[in-house]
Amino acid sequence: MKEEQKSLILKISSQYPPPQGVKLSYGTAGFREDASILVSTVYRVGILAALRSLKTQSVIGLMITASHNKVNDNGVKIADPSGGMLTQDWEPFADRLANAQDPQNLIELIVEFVEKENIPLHWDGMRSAEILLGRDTRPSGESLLQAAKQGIDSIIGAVSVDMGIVTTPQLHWMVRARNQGMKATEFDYFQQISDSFRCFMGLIPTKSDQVSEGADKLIVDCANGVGGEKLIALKKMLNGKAMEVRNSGLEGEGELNERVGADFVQKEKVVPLGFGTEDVGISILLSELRCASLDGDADRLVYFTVASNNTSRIDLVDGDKMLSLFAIFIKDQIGILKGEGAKKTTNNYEPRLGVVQTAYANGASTDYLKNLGLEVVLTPTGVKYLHEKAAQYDIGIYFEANGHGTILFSQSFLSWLEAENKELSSTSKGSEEQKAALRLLAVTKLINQAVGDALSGLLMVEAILKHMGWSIHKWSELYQDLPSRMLKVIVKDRTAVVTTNAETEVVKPTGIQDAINAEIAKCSRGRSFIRPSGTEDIIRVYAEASTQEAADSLANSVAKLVDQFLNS
Ligand code: NG1
Ligand code: ZN
Repeated sequence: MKEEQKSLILKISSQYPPPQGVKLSYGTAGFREDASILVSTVYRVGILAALRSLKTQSVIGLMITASHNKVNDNGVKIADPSGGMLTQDWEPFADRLANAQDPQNLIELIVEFVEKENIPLHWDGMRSAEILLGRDTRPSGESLLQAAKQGIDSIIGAVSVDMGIVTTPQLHWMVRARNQGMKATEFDYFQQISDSFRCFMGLIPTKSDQVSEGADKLIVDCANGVGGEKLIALKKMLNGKAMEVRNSGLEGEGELNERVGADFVQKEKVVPLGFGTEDVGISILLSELRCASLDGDADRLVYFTVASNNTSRIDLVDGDKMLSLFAIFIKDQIGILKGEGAKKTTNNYEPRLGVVQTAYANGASTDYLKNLGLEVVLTPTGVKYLHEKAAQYDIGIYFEANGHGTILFSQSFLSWLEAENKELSSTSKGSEEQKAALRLLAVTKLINQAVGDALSGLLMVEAILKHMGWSIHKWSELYQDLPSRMLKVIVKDRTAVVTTNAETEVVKPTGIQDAINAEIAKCSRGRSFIRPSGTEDIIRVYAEASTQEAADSLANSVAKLVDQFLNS
């Protein structure tokens, strides 16, 4: 590495000393901490983003957000050229960079890594790396963004492009679009999802028993986060969509993620602030009221209805049900395209459809999906694992129960679908088969294939419900969730828990799994597991059973075991 480059890093990095006494780690969703100690980390992630861009010779994204966490927290993560998460191979380097104690140590790490990875550095002033920067609405975002820019400026030839305040999925989408040679502004994003939504809606069969437009209403809780402003913008592009935006976070309305948003609603199963009895849904034929919640950076989405008998309780329609809805729809459309009556077209291509969940998926959802004849696989928690697995199918649908998920389509499937549509439009234009092809094509553009996206997911759900002629109640009744409980246990060292089998079994500390199994055996339909959180300093306990009392008691007993094994 040239001296000029080294001295630039030395000079700038000396202004960004790391926090003392903290061990930083690139967890399930990047680095996440109290914003006050993150400046040096974000600076160093700026360097990492520039190196990643040089290595891949592609545009990279850097997003500053702490998603559903409290407003004083913040975080930083990288979007790889595909728009997905940073490759796992680079995570250990991210950890070492963030924890380097002084500028000299930092330089040594960079030099060693650049050599090992054979990263082409440039000195001739050529623009050779490009990083798109985004941030959510947190007050700490602006100063952290400056630190990220300084990190990028520390690598000669790297440039940053500030995309402003955006949702996490918008930034990932922009990175993916840029690397596919497509237009990638926020306007392009809105245009793509609103155009494909309209196209989908235009293909909906007209049935007399459907809920009529105007009679049904959607109210969206935006967690007082970035999704508020963006949903309002999207609504404008979809003039006529009956939708009310609440907890938009605009004009000082409410605190980010404070008793609002998808994480709160999914974990607590009560209404977010700003919702109450006036929002009770009526499930009679012509009137339908459904509610949805986004999280703080709009990459998670859950639906719910307000229970009529109690002001705060809700009926939750979570990520597992969204997954089921999407899977049924896709399976149906493929069935129409390839089914018995379908005209046999170009070839006998059989797309592989796979469904990916984590151990947090409700057991009833997994049973339901398997009964539909679908291939269901479990991965560890964290979108990067689900995404990677889903990408192995022609159509891979993945969702975390918390509402983060999307659908991925392989290149071979896309080519087949386009060819099929072309063929059908000349041989049987307007046929059911052709409409199915057009619907699937619309879905490939509506869904954000880079990452789970609450805004595009919301339009997908709305369009599919309309297509099916289903109310939210009908959707919710696809299957009955098993009662479940999630708890957090604070421990001295969360890394002491090591799991295997997609986190369903503990291998360390020894003996705890047998003790958990003994508790599970006491319950009907009992299931429970523990794992260290990747975003908080805690162990999470999950339990489900045939009754809420049994699920609560199983979760409590397992939490006690965690405390005994890890804190004494
Ligand atoms: P951790 O804290 O590792 O459990 C949480 C969610 C993940 C994922 C990440 C990133 C649960 C149980 N865990 O991770 O699914 O969404 O945050 O935001 O919801
Ligand atoms: Zn999020």
